[in-house]
Amino acid sequence: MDLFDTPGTLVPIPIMDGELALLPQLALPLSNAAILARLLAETPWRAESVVVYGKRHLQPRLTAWYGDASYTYSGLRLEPLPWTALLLELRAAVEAACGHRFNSVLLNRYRNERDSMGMHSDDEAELGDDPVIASLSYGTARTFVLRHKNNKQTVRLPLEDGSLLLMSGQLQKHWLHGINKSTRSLGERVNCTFRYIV
Ligand SMILES: O=C(O)CCC(=O)C(=O)O
Ligand SMILES: [Mn+2]
Repeated sequence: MDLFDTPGTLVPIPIMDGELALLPQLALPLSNAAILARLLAETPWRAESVVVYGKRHLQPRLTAWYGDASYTYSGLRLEPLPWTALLLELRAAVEAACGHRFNSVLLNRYRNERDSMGMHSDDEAELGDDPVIASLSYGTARTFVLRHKNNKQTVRLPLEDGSLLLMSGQLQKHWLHGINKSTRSLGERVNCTFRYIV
């Protein structure tokens, strides 16, 4: 059976030590292009700086944090912006597709091929044990790289325009993930990671 035979259903991707599932296209009454345009226009995008190994760096992407609670990572405390109508609509569709509730969302904007996200796990204490994280992507597809912390097994998944990736189980405990820079010229991508802050 092809992935596209089951619209509306998350398809499990079998990996060890964690759960991963992909929905190639989240159904919404708006087009992917319209959602991307609104996310780009309506978000107060910021270039945040973070401290890595004692040195302050600008993150190689733009971000915005929405939701009901503040969030701290890499020494950076993010105060939440209030939910917008669009983000509430996206959240409702994501919750319906996943069967999980989310109370916050981190938006990441990759402006071009030079923007990236280093390998990390979403394992902050405020996400609780075995967090469920839903990652919704719009715009240019980028390759999502997962690397097992012990055996270094690597999984590469292209995250296409309109796709929804669900990470759960022990995935954050055992795997790192990130988005590499590319040598090919690439257009804008916005990724929304829905989370539940305990
Ligand atoms: O852009 C992506 O697909 C990954 C985002 C991510 O890992 C995060 O926000 O923690
Ligand atoms: Mn992450």
